[in-house]
Amino acid sequence: MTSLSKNASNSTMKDAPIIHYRNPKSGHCHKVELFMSLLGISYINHELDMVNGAHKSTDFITKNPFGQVPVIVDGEHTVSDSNAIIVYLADTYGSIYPWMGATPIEKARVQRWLSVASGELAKGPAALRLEYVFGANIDVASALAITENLLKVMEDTLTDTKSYLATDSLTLGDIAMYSYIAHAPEGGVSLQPYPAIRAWVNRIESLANFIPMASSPIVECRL
Ligand SMILES: N[C@@H](CCC(=O)N[C@@H](CS)C(=O)NCC(=O)O)C(=O)O
Repeated sequence: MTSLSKNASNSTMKDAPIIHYRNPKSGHCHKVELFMSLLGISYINHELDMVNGAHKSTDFITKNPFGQVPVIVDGEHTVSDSNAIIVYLADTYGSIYPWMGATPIEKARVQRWLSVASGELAKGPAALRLEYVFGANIDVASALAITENLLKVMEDTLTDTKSYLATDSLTLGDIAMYSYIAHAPEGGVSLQPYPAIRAWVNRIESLANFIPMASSPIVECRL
């Protein structure tokens, strides 16, 4: 197991824990929680009653005008959007470790996977899971096509690198991609044909301080 914290005393150095507004079934929220756990930061989860529209309340809209989770409040700073949050956390609490890459080309590679996380990952595996877990209406054919292409690119990348997506070590690119890939079977997407992706999932799940996302039922495979 690898220890990734800049220093384990981060949690004790903070005046107050970070407040994490979340939905426990959201992979975007799990991404944030996983990263806070890996860094050893102290935080408190605040569950939003999204079924009753708490994420669209006047109070919550002041925190994120898009009315979406995750949002964190860290003292005077309120940060929304899962990628923005992990970048903020890496810079604030994890800067000794090269979470965003060490060189210009590594930084570019990490940024590329952050873009994939809010592009292909959100429109593919995350959307397919959304349909089953939250009953959302999605364009299934489009989401399946995007997912198939994404998994092929990831499998090829991880077969080449034999480790992580952007560099030889764990970066924000891996954190951004993990939750919705690991839980793709909840959207009817099997990872069985992708041994390099499954090894990468296991690698992340073996990290010190790893915390899992609450699982939802695995549904019949459609890809
Ligand atoms: N780009 C955002 C997307 C966040 C997102 O889609 N959150 C969902 C939960 S997984 C949400 O709050 N949906 C409610 C809505 O859009 O009204 C991020 O990365 O944080």
